[in-house]
Amino acid sequence: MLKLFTHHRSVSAHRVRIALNCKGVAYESIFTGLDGAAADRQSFRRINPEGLIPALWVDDDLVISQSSAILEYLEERYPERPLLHGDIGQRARIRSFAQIAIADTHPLNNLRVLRYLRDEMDVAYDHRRAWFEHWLHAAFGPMESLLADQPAGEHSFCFSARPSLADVCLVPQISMAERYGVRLDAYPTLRRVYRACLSLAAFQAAAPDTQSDSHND
Ligand SMILES: N[C@@H](CCC(=O)N[C@@H](CS)C(=O)NCC(=O)O)C(=O)O
Repeated sequence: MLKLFTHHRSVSAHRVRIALNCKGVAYESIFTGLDGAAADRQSFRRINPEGLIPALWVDDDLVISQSSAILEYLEERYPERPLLHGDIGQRARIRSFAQIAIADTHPLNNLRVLRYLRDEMDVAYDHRRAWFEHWLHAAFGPMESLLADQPAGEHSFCFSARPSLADVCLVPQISMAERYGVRLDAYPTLRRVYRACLSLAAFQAAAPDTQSDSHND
């Protein structure tokens, strides 16, 4: 069985949990501290030399780090319930949307970046908070436009009537923003899609507060 090194608060692991559930793939969660003791981090670096979550253990010869690499692997290995669907243009649209979260937003607001601002740059809480919110809004604004600009259709999810990689990447980002009390009034389409996703069991079972390690907080 696949093993996912995960943490309930990890946005990147949240994406992978949703994808695994949407595809109906069974996996074992290996709960790994995000800011655990140095010794734990050292032993985890034998799994993923970057020390970041998630990592997917496939077998003794293959451990995949980087959520986008894991998502691509799952898409190729389990194509029956695709998360990249539609025609070539639609698939490109889905990828572009997903990359706003994966490539442009999350790396700026990651724990190690916020810690570096605090510990090495001496940035006060209010300014770190302003940084964090700035980059979230810098993503949510264009994401809202990309969805709101689509021709009116019947679909409840980002680009179609069933979830795609775009939804897989949107939901963890919004969930994290909600956890930190970021105002999302300016993004009615994103909120509508978010609610539609949360009505599905695959998304519910991946949510941070349904993970066993959330009780440790
Ligand atoms: N680009 C990586 C980012 C992974 C990442 O930054 N994971 C975070 C949790 S979401 C982490 O492990 N942070 C620990 C830290 O910052 O020290 C991916 O998509 O997998």
